[in-house]
Amino acid sequence: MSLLMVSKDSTTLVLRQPLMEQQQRNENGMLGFDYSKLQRQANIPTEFIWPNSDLARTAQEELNEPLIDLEGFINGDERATAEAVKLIRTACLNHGFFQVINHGVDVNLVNAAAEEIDTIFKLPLERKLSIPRKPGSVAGYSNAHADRFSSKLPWKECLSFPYHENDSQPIAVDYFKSVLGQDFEPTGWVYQKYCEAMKKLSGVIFKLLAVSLGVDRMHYKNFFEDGSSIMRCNYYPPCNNSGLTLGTGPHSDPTSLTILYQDQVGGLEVFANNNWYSVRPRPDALVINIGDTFMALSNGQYKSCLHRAVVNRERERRSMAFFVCPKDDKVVRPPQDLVLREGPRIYPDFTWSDLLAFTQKHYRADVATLQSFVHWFLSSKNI
Ligand SMILES: O=C(O)CCC(=O)C(=O)O
Repeated sequence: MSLLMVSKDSTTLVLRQPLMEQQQRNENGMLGFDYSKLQRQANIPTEFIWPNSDLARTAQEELNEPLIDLEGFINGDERATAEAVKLIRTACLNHGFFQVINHGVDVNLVNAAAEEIDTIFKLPLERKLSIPRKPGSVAGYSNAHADRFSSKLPWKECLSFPYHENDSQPIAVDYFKSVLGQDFEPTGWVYQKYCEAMKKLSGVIFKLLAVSLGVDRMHYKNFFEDGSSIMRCNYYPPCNNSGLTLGTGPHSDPTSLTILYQDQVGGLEVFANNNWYSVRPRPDALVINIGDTFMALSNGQYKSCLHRAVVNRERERRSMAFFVCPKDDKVVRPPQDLVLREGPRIYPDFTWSDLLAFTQKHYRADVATLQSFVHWFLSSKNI
């Protein structure tokens, strides 16, 4: 017997549904698809088929996002800083995506973290299903988000875990040891170091963003200092019917800043000027994008843009997203001098935990997340 719960925004949350042949449910009721079986079928299950509007074709040209060399800015070179500021401002006023090179993150560390993706996702399905992402939590394994939704399922598996700076505990190491056992301590250390490097890089980018917005250069870096970020490893299996499904559906990130590593297969696409443009994978670059929370922190000046990931017919694809977030209870409010110059205020004060709860419990992230959140937030507070 199936039991479905349909929320107001027509996103269907599944409590129990009949198993398909390629699905497994573990002892806790967690659902998962076995992609090796799905790939052998001529047709994909209808749950994976996305509407034509979301599958709209990709433009011939690639996105015109700038490639920003961070070396000069990091070393305090004035000319290089002016150039980086100009590029970042244009990109963020337009679509919020840019790529960075000479970012200071050791290439061996990036490669090691990318290799560990296979250590995780090549585990037997049953083992992966034993570390599920629980409702309302940001940590755990998710397979096609089949435990949250019953339609427009993404063709992917992902593992997410929280990261924040902590002098006494290596957070990522503890996470891997606690969910997968002592054998995964080395994997935990790779991600610990990777997250530390991402957090450090985010500080550089927040300084550049502040300069480009004409506010105190330390403002955003300080604001995020005690924040808790989310690290996500994505694994996209190949798909015979890649034209019918998506690896990650169209959404804007509710978080503040995303630092994305993508392998050389390609698949990330951005919606700008009414078209979907692919973002070219560059071996030494990391892709950065503004999320909804930073859009609010810039008083709507900098854009958090719709993006998606398409899947490949023949090749598996891997990506790693580091989502920078403020501390849960920090009030999200643009700096006063920015509001005085560029006001009036566009969004009300809110906390990251308000927005996170909205996207976890009430709303499937899409192009209108921030607007819908503001509407929900104000009406829930009777403002
Ligand atoms: O894999 C990608 O290129 C994009 C991933 C993404 O947008 C996400 O995980 O939210």
